[in-house]
Amino acid sequence: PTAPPLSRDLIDSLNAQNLAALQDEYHSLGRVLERRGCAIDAIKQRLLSFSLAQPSWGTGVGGTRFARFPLAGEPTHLNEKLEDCAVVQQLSRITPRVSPHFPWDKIGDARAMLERATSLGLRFDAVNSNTFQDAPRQALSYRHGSLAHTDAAVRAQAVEHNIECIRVGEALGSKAITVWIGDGTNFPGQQSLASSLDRYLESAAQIYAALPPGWSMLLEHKLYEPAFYSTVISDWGSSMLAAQQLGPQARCLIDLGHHAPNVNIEQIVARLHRFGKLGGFHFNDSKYGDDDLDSGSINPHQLFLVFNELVEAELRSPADFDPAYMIDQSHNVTDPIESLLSSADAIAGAYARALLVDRAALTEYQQGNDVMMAFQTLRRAYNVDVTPIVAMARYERGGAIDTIAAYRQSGWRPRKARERRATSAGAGIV
Ligand code: LRH
Ligand code: MN
Ligand code: MN
Repeated sequence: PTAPPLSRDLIDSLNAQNLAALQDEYHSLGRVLERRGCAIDAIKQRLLSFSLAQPSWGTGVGGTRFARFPLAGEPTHLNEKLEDCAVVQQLSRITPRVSPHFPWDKIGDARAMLERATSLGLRFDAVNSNTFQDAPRQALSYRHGSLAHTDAAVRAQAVEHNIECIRVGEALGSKAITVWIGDGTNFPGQQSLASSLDRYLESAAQIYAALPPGWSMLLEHKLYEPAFYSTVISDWGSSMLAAQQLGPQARCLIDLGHHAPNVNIEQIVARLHRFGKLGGFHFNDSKYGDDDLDSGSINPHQLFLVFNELVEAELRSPADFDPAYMIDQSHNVTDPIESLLSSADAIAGAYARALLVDRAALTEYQQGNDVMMAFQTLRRAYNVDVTPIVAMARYERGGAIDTIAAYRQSGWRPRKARERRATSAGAGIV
């Protein structure tokens, strides 16, 4: 039996207050869309089968390299992180899975942890390995790299950690491991750019060899940080070549913040899918770099264009379309639960808008090189306020019509501030 954390009565009574207005707005938008030949229920139906994973680390206050300002009542352990994820899921209904990060998350008895997640109405998504920092009592340091380290013993330790993550993931019911490394250089000449990639490929192949059947290995590239001159898996090209060399279970993961400024991320989506290597997403937004801001808060149009390519990709070849969607954000000045709720909404909204694009018209305009009308076809969909569709889908799935209002009314955080132990300012992610 599942026992979600918030009171069902509270959600129901708040929904009862909001339902008439929602229905009115939904039907009014339905009439607008109908005039365009688009059935609102069909869009809502697609949203009903859309879901995203939450990052376990996104439930705590992230902090920057300068400071972390603890939030009273933030989670201190995976048990509590799961509880907060269950709150997000109970209200949003599109975030039923949690992606753990090791060794940040202490699993203990994996079977018990899986039971706990299940009892909260959650499942586990991709496991994330961490060889970009040293764990307490770790034998060898990752100061100069991990999977691409010059020392074979360090590489072996990093490979072993990844294999351990896979084993724990199996016990948790995961089906993928996401590998992001901090390996790279800060100085020209610090390392051989060619040899470090060779060493990475050799280590990655050992992890790949340990994948259970049906598992994916998701390679996450990142242009810079923590290394500031070069990184070993710097871009989608390196990621793609590595994934191709590793084999069919290896695919590429796009974190929206891991690119050079102005890079056309939506085009990367199309490229990766064309070659069967579109593995998944880490959704966030950024203004300057890997800012890990809330999805859609800075550039909602880019998010829409990414989903526009995803919708196209699925139409082109539905059989091999199975990207893993996850939120990957750092919440510094908001309550993480509210940021996750707001981001889940923004992501679902971008998807809904992409579904509104008149594909037949778009193809015709493209074919006839009618540039302005092709552009207007996208713009027309982007300009629609899809809030009623997203909210109606959420309501029908049992969520809250107004998620943030319901969360505030629940008094969850003040209650947790009384129950949970305080976290420390300097500790980073707990
Ligand atoms: C790296 C990254 C990666 C990590 C997460 C905490 O910048 O995006 O996905 O695992 O941050
Ligand atoms: Mn990421
Ligand atoms: Mn990142």
